[in-house]
Parts: sequence; C-alpha cells; structure tokens
Amino acid sequence: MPEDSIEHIDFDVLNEKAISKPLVKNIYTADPSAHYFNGKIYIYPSHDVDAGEAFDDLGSHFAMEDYHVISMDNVNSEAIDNGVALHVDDVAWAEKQMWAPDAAHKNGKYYLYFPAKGYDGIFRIGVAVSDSPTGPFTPQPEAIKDSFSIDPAVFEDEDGSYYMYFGGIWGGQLQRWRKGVFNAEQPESPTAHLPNDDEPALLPFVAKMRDDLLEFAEKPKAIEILDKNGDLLLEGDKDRRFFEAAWLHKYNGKYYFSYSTGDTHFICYAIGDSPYGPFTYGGRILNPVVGWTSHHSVCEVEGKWYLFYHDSSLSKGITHLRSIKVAEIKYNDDGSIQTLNPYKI
Ligand code: FUB
Repeated sequence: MPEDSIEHIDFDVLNEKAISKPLVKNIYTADPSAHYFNGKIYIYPSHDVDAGEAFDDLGSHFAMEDYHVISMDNVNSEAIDNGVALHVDDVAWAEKQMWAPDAAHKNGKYYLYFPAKGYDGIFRIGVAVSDSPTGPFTPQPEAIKDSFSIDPAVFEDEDGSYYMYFGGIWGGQLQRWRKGVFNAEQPESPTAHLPNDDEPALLPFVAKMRDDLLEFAEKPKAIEILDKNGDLLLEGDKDRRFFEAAWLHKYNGKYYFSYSTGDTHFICYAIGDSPYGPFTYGGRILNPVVGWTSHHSVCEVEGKWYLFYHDSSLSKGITHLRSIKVAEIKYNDDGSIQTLNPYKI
C-alpha cells in the first residue's frame, strides 16, 4: 500500500477489520517462511528493527541484523519466539541487511537460508546448519557459490529433491545480474538496468540443491512466468510481473510458484508442471496490505492450506516494522486460489 495513503488510515478501525492478528507482538517480524516439521509449525521470518537508516528505494531502511524462529503447535496456538537463531556478526562473509530467509529439513538437520549484503555491497545467499529447527544455526564460512540477489525459498519435492528459488529487483539487485556478472554502475539507482516496459520482465531463478543442501548442484536457471497465450509477462505489466518474495508449493500434483509484485503490492501465483516451470500466471492470492512490502509463504497444516504473510498494522504503518500473520486459503475446483482481502470491506 503506498506510503501517502497511510496517513489517512485509522488503525483502530483497520485492526478491527483485519482478517488476522499479528502472531507475535514482542518483536517486529516479516517475510514469514512457514514449514510443518515433525508435527509443529516453524516460521522463519525476518526480524525487523529500526536501525535509524533513512528510507530509500534500495531498501536501506531494512537493516536487519539477526533471525528469530517462531514456533506454533497449531495455527490457533500461541506463537513462541525462540530467541536469536543467527546473528550477522557470526557470518564471516556478511556485513548487513539480513533479509527474508527460509529453511529446510533433511536427515535430522535443519538448514537456514538467508540473503545478506557482503562487504562488497552485493547481496548473496548463505546457509547455516543446526540440529534443532529453532537453532542456533552455525553458518558456512562463505555464501553459496553462484548465489546472488535475495529472498531464497527452498522447496522439497516428493522425490526428495530440493530446489532453491530466489531473486528480487530494485534493492534486491536482480537487475544488476542481467549479463551474468554484477553491474555496479549507478549504484544509487534502484531502477537502472531494468528492462523497458515493452520488454519481458526480469525472471526469478531456480537451482537444484546438492544432496548436502549446502551448495547448488547446478548453475541457477531463469524460470519463465507466462500469460495465458504463452508469452512472457512484460516489465510494464506491473500488476503481474515478478518483483521479489518467491515461494513454491505443490497442490494436487501441480507446482505453484508465488511471488510479490512489489511496487503494485500483490501476492500472485503461476502454475506449472515442473519445478523448473514454465509457470502460467493464475491470479492473486493476497490483495495489498498496509505497508510497502508484501511477502508470504504457503504451508499445508493437517489437511488445510495457510498463507503466512505480513503487514505493518502493529507499527501503525511503518514500512520496515512489520508483523507476521496467518490466514487460511482455499482452492477452487479448477486449481485456482481464492484471493484474500487482508481487511474485511
Ligand atoms: O524484508 C526485506 C525485504 O522486504 C525482503 O527481502 C523482501 O521480500 C521484502 O519483504
């Protein structure tokens, strides 16, 4: 939701109308990646803080330093903050901006994937390992080779393969990698190096993970998001094109790739037959929330499907102080997802 409309919001009224409440109120949390591990819900969010950085379109005000894992016995139970799971000071390669993370579980080990800016100012994706889903996590000494940009989401397929989806434009730097190497020109511009509006939009990336889940097993590949005619979505199609916040889930044998449209504030999805895509645009999962960013995950818990998302209602609209929430989603018989309005009209 644009900043200039926030000053007109009566937050008491808005919070009455919200379809769900913040899951935790002792800290600000965002970008919830939820998983159902061993009969419990574990949410891997960003931990929002006000570090005093000025707002800009590169997201410098998102100056997060650590991660806390939130756990729940079920969707209606109390959400528990399990304390610091990983701090940027313990990650040798990372300087700042611990943005949206995700996690995976394999053979009794838990893997926390996170983007952060290195000392060279470039976002890469790292991994840290723990014997517990709530950490503490021990980081690898270097970022994942060939990783770049932000917002990792790791999907475990039914055959035991794991895939990482990632990427984000503007402050997430995806547009700086169009030629395969980082383009450092015009460092203050979030939109330099983007395609023109009549050209195909930038695409997110996917890479299969190695068996040890610590590195990619292959070079990342771009994943195509198509319209119903089979054409790539265009950069000017701001209500549908990929911006950031990738997620992948499987429903009824189909792969659902979902993402945020960033500056138009929707969470959308596209459907495919392979974890590599192509994915055909399907519609919106979530209409705009209070706050600039929208980010989500989709998780099945005991036969029902839930959208974990965030808004800035608890902070009364402060963009970088967000709160994670959960709401049930429903599928239509044709596989489409019913769009959620985050506030009752
Ligand atoms: O939380 C920082 C950034 O904001 C995330 O990485 C983006 O997806 C957006 O939610």
